[in-house]
Amino acid sequence: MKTQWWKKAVVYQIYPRSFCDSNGDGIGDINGITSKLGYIKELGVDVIWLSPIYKSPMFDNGYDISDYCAINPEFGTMKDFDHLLEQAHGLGLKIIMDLVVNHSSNEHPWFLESKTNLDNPKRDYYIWQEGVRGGPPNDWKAYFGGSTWTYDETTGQYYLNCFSPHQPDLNWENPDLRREIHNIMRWWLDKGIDGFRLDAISLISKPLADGSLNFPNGEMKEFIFHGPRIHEYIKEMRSEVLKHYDVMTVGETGGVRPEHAVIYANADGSELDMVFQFEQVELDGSETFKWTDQNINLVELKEVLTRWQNQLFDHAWNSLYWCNHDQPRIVSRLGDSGALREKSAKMLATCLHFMQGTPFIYQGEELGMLNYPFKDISEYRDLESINAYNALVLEEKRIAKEDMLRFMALKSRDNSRTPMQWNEKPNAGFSAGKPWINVNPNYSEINAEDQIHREDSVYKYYQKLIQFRKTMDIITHGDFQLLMSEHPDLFVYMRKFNNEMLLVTCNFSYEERIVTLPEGFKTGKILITNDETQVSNESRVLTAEIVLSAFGALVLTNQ
Ligand code: TEU
Ligand code: CA
Repeated sequence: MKTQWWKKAVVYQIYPRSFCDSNGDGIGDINGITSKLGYIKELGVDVIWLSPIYKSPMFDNGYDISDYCAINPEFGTMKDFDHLLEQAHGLGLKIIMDLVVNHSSNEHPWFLESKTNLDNPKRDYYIWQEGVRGGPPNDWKAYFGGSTWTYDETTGQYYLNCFSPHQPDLNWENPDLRREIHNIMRWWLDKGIDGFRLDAISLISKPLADGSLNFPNGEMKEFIFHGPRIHEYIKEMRSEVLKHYDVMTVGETGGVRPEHAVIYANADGSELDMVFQFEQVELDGSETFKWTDQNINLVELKEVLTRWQNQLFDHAWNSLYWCNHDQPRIVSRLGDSGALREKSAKMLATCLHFMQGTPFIYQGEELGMLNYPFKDISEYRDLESINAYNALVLEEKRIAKEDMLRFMALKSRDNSRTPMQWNEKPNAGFSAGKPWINVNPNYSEINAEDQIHREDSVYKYYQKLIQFRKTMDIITHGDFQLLMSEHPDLFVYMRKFNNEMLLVTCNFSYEERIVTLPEGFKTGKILITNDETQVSNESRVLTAEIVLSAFGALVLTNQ
């Protein structure tokens, strides 16, 4: 069966500001990325997803774009990018870019023109509304705090900003705006990039009533996801642009569930190739309120991932991730930060990488990097965290300072944005200058230089998992069956393809746990394990059960 290339691919996400600084200004940059392509290639991944590198005032670290066809000087030049792309392609690495088109920066020329007066040609590139009774058009709350409406003195109207006032929402109702976006996409694709990650794409179709934009009061998330024309806009993107290129697309689709995903990522290729779902990470309560110490519950996580595996099977395609630039680091979240750190990192990787879908590895995840030990508000850089602290602690006095700092240390997006840890030199080899955000002090124990030379490292374990995906059709095409669904500590599932079977067993706890082997595995062969005490990979497991040690993982094949 012909398999689209991205179904066997593994993607490596780079957050450029924190990856590698080549010129000593403390900020990661494009030439820093180019200098590390060998490391990325050696890991075995196929695609690099670059978080935004476009011109931007950087209020949201580049997710507020002021020129879609120019490089942010902090990151380098277009010449630097062209060199990166050429070097990456030379190594057989593809590059997909982050397309942020739900909103632009409020410093984008489009917005500067749009706000000048009521009847300029760009007015309707954005969403302007009259106030109501001297206030904003409705009571929606923006992702990064405050109202989703910002008053503009010049024209006496409000503009919509679902994230922050620096990020005015684009009006996708306007065909001229859509044509501008299509042209931007073509411009990058004609440069030779290999696809896009589409930021907040499930928000681009705003609510309508009788064909006009309509913004009822209530919880924004009840209205803002999967709007009335969303699939029309994405189908148009596919027919106008994407179908003319052999590229990969992944939509960041907040609020998505499998029933939406089978449309967004339909196997018929009419929309996107895959989507990111947030159901799994929002099991910590963050869909309604992020700032708590609630964690993800394993039984619920198993139910969510199983539903996504089974409901997309043969209909659509999953992305698979634990980490990204918006999430805390998975080993801190669901593994162990102490003596069992590396073992738990390997267990978590095992759990994800034998599922069906395209895995995304976030920079440092392959090393088992941890959350930063934040102690003070001054250590934070992310507007989401800082705005929340100011609102909840200082203004509304809704959460005590100590509690909020504890919640932020667990959940802030900055946990994943501390510099990549390359070696045990100053600043973990990230920069010769003062890094824009503190380096995790554990870099002398956790760094790439140590791990690329150590056979039992997390990095080497990820290399093995990535190779399995390339060589084993059962991982790409097999079905998925969850076992022991109610067990609070064990994540055990089977994959079947023709007469081949895999049994994936993962212990998410500090205690020893026993897995009863299903029929067909009583003489299974160990494919991989993170537990040296298990029998060697070559021998067969001639028992009816296996014992998993703390954070143990073991995969059996019936071949
Ligand atoms: O995040 C989008 C976002 O925060 C929401 O769509 C959220 O993911 C969803 O509701 C699930 O909780 C993207 C970028 O990843 C983030 O870094 C940016 O700050 C944001 O868009 C604005 O561009
Ligand atoms: Ca730099």
